[in-house]
Amino acid sequence: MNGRLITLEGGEGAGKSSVLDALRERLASRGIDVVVTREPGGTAFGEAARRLMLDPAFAGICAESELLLVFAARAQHVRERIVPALARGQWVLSDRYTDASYAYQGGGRGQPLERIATLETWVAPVHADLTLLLDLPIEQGLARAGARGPSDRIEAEDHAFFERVRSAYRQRAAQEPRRIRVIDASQPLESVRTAACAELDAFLSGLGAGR
Ligand code: Z5A
Repeated sequence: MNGRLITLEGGEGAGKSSVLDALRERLASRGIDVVVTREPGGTAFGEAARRLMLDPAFAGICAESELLLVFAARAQHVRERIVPALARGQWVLSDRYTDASYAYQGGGRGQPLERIATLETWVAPVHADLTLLLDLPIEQGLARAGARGPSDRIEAEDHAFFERVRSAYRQRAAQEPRRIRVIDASQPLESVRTAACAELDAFLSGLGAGR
C-alpha cells in the first residue's frame, strides 16, 4: 500500500468540513490522487448507520449499541473504501475515524478504552498516518454548530459530555504527538486552514513528497 490515510478530528463546530476542501486542494496541487470520505459514513451502509446515529428519535440507545454501530459502519468503510483506495495508491482523507470513538464513546460515554482498542484491532487495523485535531472551547464550537439548525442526537448532549470528549481527544494527542497535530480552531477560518495546510506540508516534506 503506497497511499496514506489522513484524518480530521475535533468537537462540534470545529470546522472540519470547512478545512477539508483546503487539504484536498493542497494534495491535488502536489499531484496526489485523493479520496475524500467521512465517518460515520463513506459507504451506503455507513451513511444509513450515520442517519441512525444522529436521529434524535433514538435518544435512548445504550452506549454499547452506539459503540457497535460506529464500528459496524467502520468495518464496512475500511473494507469497501479505505483499503481498496490505499491499495490503488490513492490517499484517503477522512472526516473522522477511530480517534472519534475513543473521544465520544470512550471519553463521552465512558466505554472502557480497552474495549474500543479490541474493536479497533479487529475491525480497523488500518491506522491514520496523520491526524489533524481541530481543538476549540466547547461553547464556541456549539455556537457555530447551533447556528446551522436543530441539534442532532449527539449535539443534544450536555456541556460535561463535550468537555469529556475534548479532554479525551487532547489526551490522545498528548500520547501520540507525532501523528496527532493539534490546531487551534478558535481562530478565524482562514488561519485554521493555513495552519492545517502547514501541518500537511510538514508531513509531506517528512515523506520526501513535498520537495
Ligand atoms: N461520532 C462518534 O460518536 N463516534 C465515532 O466513532 C464517529 C463519529 C466517527 C457526526 O460527526 C457525529 O458522529 C459526531 C461524532 C459522532 N457528533 N455529532 N454531532 P460529524 O463530524 O459528521 O458531525 P459534527 O461533529 O456535527 O461536525 P460538524 O459540527 O459539522 O463540525 P465541523 O465539520 O467540524 O464544522 P463545519 O461544518 O466545518 O463548521 C460548522 C460551522 O462553523 C459552519 O457554519 C462554518 O462556516 C463555521 N465555522 C467553521 N470554522 C469556523 C471558524 N474558524 N470561524 C468561524 N466559523 C467557522
